[in-house]
Amino acid sequence: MRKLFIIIFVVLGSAVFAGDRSKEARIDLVGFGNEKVAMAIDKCSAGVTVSKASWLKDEIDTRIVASANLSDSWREYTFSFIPKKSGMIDFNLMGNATKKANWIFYDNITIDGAVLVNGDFEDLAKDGKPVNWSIVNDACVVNDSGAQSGKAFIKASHNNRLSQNFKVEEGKLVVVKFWAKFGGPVESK
Ligand SMILES: [Ca+2]
Repeated sequence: MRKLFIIIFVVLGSAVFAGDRSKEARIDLVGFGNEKVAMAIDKCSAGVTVSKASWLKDEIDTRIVASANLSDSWREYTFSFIPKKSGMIDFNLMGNATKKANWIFYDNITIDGAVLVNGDFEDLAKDGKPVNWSIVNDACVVNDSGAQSGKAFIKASHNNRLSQNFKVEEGKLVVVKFWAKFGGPVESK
């Protein structure tokens, strides 16, 4: 009987955990311009799911969404895709749109098959913003001893994003590696 209770608790517990998408990293890759780049999803590491943007209907292949279940410590995640034509991709570091917004911490992002600049967030402008990244709202650099690599990392959420554009080539595999961890609740203003 006791065993049965333990099994029920484990099953319920994992169901609750699976339902909490506020603790997930979310990276959106968006083909843009007149002729949007469509992408074919290739592989992903354990804990990562990559899906097409079902809400875009006719352009479903022009945005892919990579999600990863995070823990309270830094872990490396990876996924890959193949561009169906040459062009530009907008790379967005964010979180999910959930009732309770959480910060997602990112650091040490590297890309094979395309050029991502300042993926370690160590190169900062005079105003403290990371060079070569566009910032939406309150996404920002955290400069303390908690970085996974170097001295700086960034925090982002669904409404507080960082983005960067890069070029991709038709048929050339792009592999994205990133480190992330759960960063706690977004403070309400
Ligand atoms: Ca760093």
